[in-house]
Amino acid sequence: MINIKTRISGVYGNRYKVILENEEISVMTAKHLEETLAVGDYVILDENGDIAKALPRKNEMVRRAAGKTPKEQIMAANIDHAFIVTSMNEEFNPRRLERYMAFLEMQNIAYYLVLTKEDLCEDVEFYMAQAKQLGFSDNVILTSSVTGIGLDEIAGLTGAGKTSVFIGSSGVGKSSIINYLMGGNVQAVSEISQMGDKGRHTTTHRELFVLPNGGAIIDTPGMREIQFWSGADTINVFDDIDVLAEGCKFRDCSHDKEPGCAVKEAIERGQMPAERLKSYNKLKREAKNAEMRSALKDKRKMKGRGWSYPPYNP
Ligand SMILES: Nc1nc2c(ncn2[C@@H]2O[C@H](COP(=O)(O)OP(=O)(O)O)[C@@H](O)[C@H]2O)c(=O)[nH]1
Ligand SMILES: [Mg+2]
Ligand SMILES: [Zn+2]
Repeated sequence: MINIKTRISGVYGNRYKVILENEEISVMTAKHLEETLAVGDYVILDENGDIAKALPRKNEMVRRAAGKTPKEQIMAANIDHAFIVTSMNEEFNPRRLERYMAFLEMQNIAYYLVLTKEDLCEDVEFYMAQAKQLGFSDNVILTSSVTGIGLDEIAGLTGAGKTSVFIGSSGVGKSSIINYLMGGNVQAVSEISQMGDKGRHTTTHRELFVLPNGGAIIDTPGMREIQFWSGADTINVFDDIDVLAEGCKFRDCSHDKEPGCAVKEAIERGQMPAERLKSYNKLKREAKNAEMRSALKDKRKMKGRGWSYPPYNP
């Protein structure tokens, strides 16, 4: 058996793209393989060129798949950090950014904020102030794919051995940045549109790119909203609220209708937008629900295998 180690760059139903010597080839899994594979997984190909084995993951980025029934979707595996990409215009949305931050924080994935289209923006200070309010400090990168500002800073963070994931709405400039990192290899970066053989217009997405410097980039096309799959009891991206809450009259203040609520007072003073508190409560609830659901799922899984399950303390 020849063991070729390679990495999954795209998932299309039961077909996978893997990268071999800078070429992307299409493969299938060997019959016995049961694991769910994701972009970023390292795999071993057998002599038929099928995926015979998936190597253990270092980590994964998981969201709840779109649709009514709870289902997990592994967005990427073996990640070092994420770039949250947003443009400095109407697209900029603090609530969405809070969601991205909570999502990454709960999965222990480090992240940077990339503010794009600096060339078109007349009030960069405004967006920097918003980023600061969200809790960003030195992990903000200002970029323009037109003037080139900030792109080398991103390049410096995407070196050999590192895997970076780009997250953000479509149109914010993710592909333009990836294109730069790829050294202008437009064809590999742009979403390739082609006429299918039945004359239908089909679009394919390549999701993992190996950069000339040896780093890897994972693009998540059309990622507008991210629903939590796994969760946590607390969300650590609202430090300002946690600090203010120390001044609330009641220790277990829910910052709703209690008297002496320091968080409400800060909102009344105009120190913090009311939407931030709403967002905090909403994300906390959602994270807790996700946490409960995944704990229940684990419980069922263990039961099925005849194990006794540990007590669950919500
Ligand atoms: N002026 C300006 N336009 C940009 C910049 N980055 C991207 N664009 C444009 O914004 C559109 C969307 O860019 P794209 O990279 O495809 O965004 P993606 O959907 O996030 O991958 C394209 O028309 C780009 O040319 C930038 O820094 N400045
Ligand atoms: Mg794109
Ligand atoms: Zn309070």
